Amino acid sequence: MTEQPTGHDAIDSFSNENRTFPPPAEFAAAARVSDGSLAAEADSDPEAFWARQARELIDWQVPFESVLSWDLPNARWFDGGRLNVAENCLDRHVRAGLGDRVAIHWEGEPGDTRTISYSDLLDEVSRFSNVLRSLGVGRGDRVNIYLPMIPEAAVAMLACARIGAVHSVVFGGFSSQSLIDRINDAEAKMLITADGGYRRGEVFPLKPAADEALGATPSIENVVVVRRGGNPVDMVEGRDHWYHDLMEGASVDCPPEPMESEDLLFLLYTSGTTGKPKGIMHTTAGYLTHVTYTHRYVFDLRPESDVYWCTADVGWITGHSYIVYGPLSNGCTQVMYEGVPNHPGNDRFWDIVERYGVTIFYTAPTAIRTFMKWGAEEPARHDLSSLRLLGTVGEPINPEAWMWYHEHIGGERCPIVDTWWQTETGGIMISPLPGSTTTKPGSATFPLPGVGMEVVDDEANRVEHGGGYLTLTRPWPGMLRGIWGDPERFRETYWSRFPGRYFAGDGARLDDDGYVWFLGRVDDVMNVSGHRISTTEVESALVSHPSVAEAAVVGASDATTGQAIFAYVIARGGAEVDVDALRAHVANEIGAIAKPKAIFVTPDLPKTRSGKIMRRLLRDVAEGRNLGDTTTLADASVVGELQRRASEASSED
Ligand code: 7RM
Repeated sequence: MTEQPTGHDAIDSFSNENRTFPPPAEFAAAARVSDGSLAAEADSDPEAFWARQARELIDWQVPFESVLSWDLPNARWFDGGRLNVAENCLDRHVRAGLGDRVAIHWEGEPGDTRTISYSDLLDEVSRFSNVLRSLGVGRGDRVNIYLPMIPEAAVAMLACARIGAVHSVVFGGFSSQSLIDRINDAEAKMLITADGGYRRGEVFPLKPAADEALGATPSIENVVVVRRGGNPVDMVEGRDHWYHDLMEGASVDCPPEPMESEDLLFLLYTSGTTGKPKGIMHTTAGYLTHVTYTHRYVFDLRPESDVYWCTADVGWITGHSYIVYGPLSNGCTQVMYEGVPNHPGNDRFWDIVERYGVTIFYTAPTAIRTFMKWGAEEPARHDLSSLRLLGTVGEPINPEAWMWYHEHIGGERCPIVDTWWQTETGGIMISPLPGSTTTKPGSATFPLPGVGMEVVDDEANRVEHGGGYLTLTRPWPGMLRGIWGDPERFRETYWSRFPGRYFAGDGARLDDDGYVWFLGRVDDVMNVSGHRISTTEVESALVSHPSVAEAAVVGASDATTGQAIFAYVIARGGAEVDVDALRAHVANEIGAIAKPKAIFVTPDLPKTRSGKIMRRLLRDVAEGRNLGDTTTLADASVVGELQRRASEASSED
C-alpha cells in the first residue's frame, strides 16, 4: 500500500488518503457556485474577473480607472478609485434598509451578551471616529489596539478606517514587550486598550501590561481605556481617558473620509521564526475586494439568513479578514465570543452554536484536535442541526481530524472548506467552493477563481504531481503591499527564492487529480537518509491511530540517518498510548522510512498564541539545546515539562 517516493522530489510524499466527498445535492442546488463557471471566467482573464468583483461587491465614491499595475514586487490595484472601508461595512447596509439586522451577537465569557444591529454599530463607530479626531488622530496616523474580544475591538478598527487612520492590532495575550516593539516600529500615536478581559473564568489585566509598555513608547500621546474587566487600573491625568467618558459627548455624525484605493488600511505584525516582527501592510480597495469576495463565495454566504461564527481572535489576520472586514462588508449576522472553549464546560462552543442557531462555523485544526481529545460526548449533548457549512484555517488539517469534524460537528451533512492563506495574502487563496468542489479529507483542494498557484521544485520547475514548494504566480488584490519600513526585506523574504513568483514558505503536494495537500512549513521538513519527509504526513499518520488526538514531529540530528524523527503525542480522551504499536502503525500507514525513532507521550504541545505548533522548540528539546526565543509561546510551562520528560527518557536508556 505504500507508494515509494521517486527520490528526486523536493519533498517526498507517502500519503494515500483517497476518500472523496462531493457537495451534497441539496447544498449544491442552493449554492452561489455549483459549477466551474466562475473559475472559467477567472481563468480567461484574471484581471477582468477581479475588476468585476470590485465593481459588484464594493461601493465606490469614485470609480477606479485602472485594474492593476505590477512592477514586481509592487502591486497597485484599482488606482484612481476612492472609497471608504467603514462605509462599505456599515453605512451602505443601513442605507439599504438593513439597519435593524443584527451585525454582532456578542457573548462574554461570563455569559453576558450584547446584540448589536448595523445601525447601532454605525452610530458607535461614528462617535468613536469623532473621539479619535478630537484626540488629534487623522489620516495616515497609526493607532495601536490592544483589546480583548469585545465589540469595541471591531468599533476601534472601523473607526480608524472611517477617518483614514491606520490600525495595528496587537493580540491581547501578548506581553508588554511585544506591545513596545510593535508600537515603536509603527510609531503609533494612540493606544486603545481595556482594563482587562475574561479568560478561563478570570479577569486578565491589560491596562497594567499597557502601563508597563507605555514607559518605553514615546510616540503615544493618548490612551483610551474600555471598561470591561472591572479590575483596578491607574489612569494618568491628561494621557489616559475612559472610552465611556469620551463617547458620552461624541456626535454620531461623522462622514466617512474618502480614501484612495492604495491608502494603507492596517499593519499587522507577524513574528515569523527569526528576526524582529514584520509589520505586514494591507491597503484599502484590493484588500476589501478580496475579503468580501472570499467570504461570500467560500462560505456560500446568505447574508439575509446565515448566522456566521469565526472563533479566531481579532488580533490575528483571521479576525481582521473574517470577523471584521469580510463579514461586515457582506452585511451578515455573526457571533463574536470573548472567551475560551472550555468555560464553564468543554461544550461551550456547542452551547453557543445551539443557542444562536449558527449556520456557518469557522475554526482551527488545533481546536478540532482539542475537541477530539475532549470526546464526542460534548457536541452530542447539543442540537447542532442549524449548521450547514464548516471551515478550517491555520494549519494543515489531518484527515482523521477532518473526519471527526465532518461526523461529530457537521452531522455528515455539512461540506467542509479547508482554507489556506496567510497574514501576507490578506484573504483566502486555496480552498474548496462548497457547492462545486468534491473534497478530500486533509486537502485544501484548488486555488480559488482569480488565484494563480503552482508547485515548483528546487530549480523552480513546475511540478505536476508530487511534492514541492507552493508559489503564487501572479499578484492578487489582498496581497501584502510591503513590510513597514523595510522594502528590501519584503523583496528578499517573499520574492527572491523563485524569480517572478511569491514564495509562501509552505511545502505542498499535488496528487494525481491535481488536489493540493499542504505539507507544513518548509523549514520543518525532515531529511531522513536523503528522504525529504513532511511533518504533516507523519503527524497525520499518528493522529489516524485511535489512541492519538494530536501529534507533533520534528527531525533531530542523527549520526547515521542525518535526521531522525521524534514524535510528541497527546492521547485521545483518556486512551492509553502503546508507543511500539504506534511506531508500527506509522510504518504501516506511510512506510518504514517515516517510523519515528522515539515517541513521547505528553499532556500538551508548545504552540504559538494562535495555536500553531512550534516545532522549532521541539527540535531544540530533541537535540538537547537551550531554548531559543520563546516569547511567542502560548504556555511557557509546556516546554519545561517536555525537557524534563526528554532528560528522563535519555537517562532511562
Ligand atoms: C490564516 C493564517 C500562515 C501559515 C501558512 C501555512 C499555515 C494556514 C492552512 C495552513 C495548511 C491550511 N495566517 N496554514 N492555513 N496550512 N492548510 N488550510 O493562518 O499568517 O498566521 O499563517 O499557516 O503554513 O503559511 S498566518
